[in-house]
Amino acid sequence: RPRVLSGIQPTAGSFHLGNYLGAVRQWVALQESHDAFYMVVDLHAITIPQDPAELRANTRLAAAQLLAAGLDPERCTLFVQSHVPEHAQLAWVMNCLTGFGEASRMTQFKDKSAKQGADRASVGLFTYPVLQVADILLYQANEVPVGEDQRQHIELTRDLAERFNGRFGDTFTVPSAYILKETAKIYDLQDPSIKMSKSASTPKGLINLLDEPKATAKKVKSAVTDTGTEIRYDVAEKPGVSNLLSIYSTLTGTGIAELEQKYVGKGYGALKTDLAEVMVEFVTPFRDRTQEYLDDPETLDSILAKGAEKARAVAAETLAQAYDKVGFLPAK
Ligand code: AQP
Repeated sequence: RPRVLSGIQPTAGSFHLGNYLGAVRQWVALQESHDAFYMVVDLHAITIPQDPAELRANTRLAAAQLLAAGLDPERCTLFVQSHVPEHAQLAWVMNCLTGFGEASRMTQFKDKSAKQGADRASVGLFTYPVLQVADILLYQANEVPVGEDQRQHIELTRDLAERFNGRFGDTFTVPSAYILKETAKIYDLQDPSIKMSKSASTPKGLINLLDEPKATAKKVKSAVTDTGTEIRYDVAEKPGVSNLLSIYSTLTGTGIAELEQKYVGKGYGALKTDLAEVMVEFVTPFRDRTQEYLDDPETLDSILAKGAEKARAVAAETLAQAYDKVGFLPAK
């Protein structure tokens, strides 16, 4: 079976709709056809200051949400990044292969460091994409299911895998991004020109899956739509309506064309009312399941411990090969 790997940060507490539709939903599907490794990336989280108690709680919360979304520990390997020290160990080697200019061109770093203020941004934030390279290469992943915002980091991963292989001999699988067109980028409900994101979106434009379902319904109903009245998928002319159609289509499995047909002659209000209902039907059981996992932290921790053990077996083997290729003297 081909292998996939991906990760999600435990920073915001609740996952948002963009995280779910852009990434987690694909993770759930891919566990059926792939040898799948998924992790909560706490090492990435500390690139921005975190409160220790909150980070710990949010790490469990992220794992609980992944299980609630449908990850099955019998079908995939679910673990916490810091439980597998090989990530940090391989990242060092990859840091030493990455050009300073190359890392400086990462647009996520530019955006996030601009938000923090250049002097406040940590060196960790700067090398975050290189840690991500190590995350992926350790598992010899063939594909990496992510949202569009991660494409540049996957390109960097490919470049560094090829560079390492070229310099030291074949070691790493060169991975591809797995990005579904329809959900590659979910947009802010109040400003459909920016991606839905925990840091950039307005509170009204961001759907947190763990919010009160009623509040979520309200946000959908007050989503910004476009001029005109026609319900048509047209990203350039109707970005707001198109975003709602993408969300609706993915959550219900109804094709966009079918939805356009359904709403011929009806106004934006009808679309939003229906989508609000769809959303409530989705988030209500999701919240309940998340709570069930949180109520049983022993089971949750034992799932994560087993996952870490499985992940380490793979990661340790790759790291040993990489260290050997680089010329590190084996420890006796
Ligand atoms: N709006 C989005 N549309 C599609 N996919 C998205 N992803 C994030 N936003 C969207 C995808 O979610 C996965 C997990 O991302 P992350 O761990 O980087 O989560 P995050 O940093 O919490 O996401 P944000 O909200 O985008 O954070 P900030 O505001 O810090 O930049 C990834 O696969 C990502 O592509």
